[in-house]
Amino acid sequence: MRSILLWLPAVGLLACSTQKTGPSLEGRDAWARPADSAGTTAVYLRIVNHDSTTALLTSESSSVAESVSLHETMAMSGMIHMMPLDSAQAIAPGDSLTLKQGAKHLMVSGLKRKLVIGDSLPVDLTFKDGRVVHVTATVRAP
Ligand SMILES: [Cu+2]
Repeated sequence: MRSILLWLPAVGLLACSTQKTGPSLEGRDAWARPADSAGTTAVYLRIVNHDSTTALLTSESSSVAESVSLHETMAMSGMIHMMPLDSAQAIAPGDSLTLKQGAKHLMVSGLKRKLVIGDSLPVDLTFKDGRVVHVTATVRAP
């Protein structure tokens, strides 16, 4: 009987340490370029999937812009082009999607206010299963 009583607290501790702590999907190091009101900016960040299933990023929005869409920058015959990415972006379990300059990025159009260095820009990332990740991008010089 005595040994059972001694074991119970140890089991309790073990259960606590294996509980999930952080979010299953996380937006890291989000930043945006400065822009004028009614203008366009780009947001860069890393989206990390801590979950055990593939996450599908299906849409993006911001309360301070008319539209947010995923773009990819590509160099073709010496010219820089931006292409909208229409398909959902899959992020495998334990993997991440990096949006950075000269590559995939979030194009934010129709800004409702000016963005100066030090401002923040809220962006919502919506996934196919209904999860929404709220990200705050810091405005800084590119
Ligand atoms: Cu773009």
